[in-house]
Amino acid sequence: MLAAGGVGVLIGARAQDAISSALAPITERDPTGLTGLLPSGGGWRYYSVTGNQPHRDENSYRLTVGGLVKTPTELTLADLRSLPQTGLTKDFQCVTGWRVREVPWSGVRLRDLLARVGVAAQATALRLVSFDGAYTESLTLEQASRSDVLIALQMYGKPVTRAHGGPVRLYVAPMYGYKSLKWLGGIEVTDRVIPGYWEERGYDVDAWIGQSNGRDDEPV
Ligand SMILES: Nc1nc2c(c(=O)[nH]1)N[C@H]1C(S)=C(S)[C@@H](COP(=O)(O)O)O[C@H]1N2
Ligand SMILES: [Mo]
Repeated sequence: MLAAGGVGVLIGARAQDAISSALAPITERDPTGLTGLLPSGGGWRYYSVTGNQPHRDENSYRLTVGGLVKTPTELTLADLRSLPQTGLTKDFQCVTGWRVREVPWSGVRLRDLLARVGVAAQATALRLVSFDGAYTESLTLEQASRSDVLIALQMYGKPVTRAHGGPVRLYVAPMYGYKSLKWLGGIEVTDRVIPGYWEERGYDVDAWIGQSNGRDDEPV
């Protein structure tokens, strides 16, 4: 059973719930400390709706920013690293109930990148696209302009690992984990909100922690 918490393979919301609820009590009680030795240690569950981890390295990584922008742009990892970096230490919480406290993140504020490319007047939202070829997300421009929304390059002071969505993922602090798209490959500025992967499958588009998806309670 513990192996199910390892890197990767989940097929859908039902499987996700089943695995999360099967593993949560073990991880949270953890009388032995052994869960810290597992690949999923520290309470993290590694999710990939495609069942695998796409790969981009130092040289091959690109982030494309297009749609309703003044300057369509393609950024390398070096480009992203050369922009001002913002650090943030916050909890990460999945809508299925697990939470990892006090995660140190750093990266480029999404709003800083948007300011550089210049957003067109009719723009209202973003469509975020993963280079896994399947996962997408959305944010309104207002949400994307918050100071606690990062294009994350680092977690725990090190480059975001491939399993966690590296080299570049999103971290949307005030919302449930599904908004924090992994393996970020593209940002398209749009004139309306286009619901993302889980949102097409019934989860709330506005995924505020504690105020969405019918989950107003603190998770166990
Ligand atoms: N590309 C992609 N991003 C994703 C997901 C996914 O399956 N694919 N799962 C989301 C969900 S539901 C959560 S809770 C977090 C989990 O992040 P982790 O795998 O780093 O723990 O990633 C989010 N981003
Ligand atoms: Mo999640």
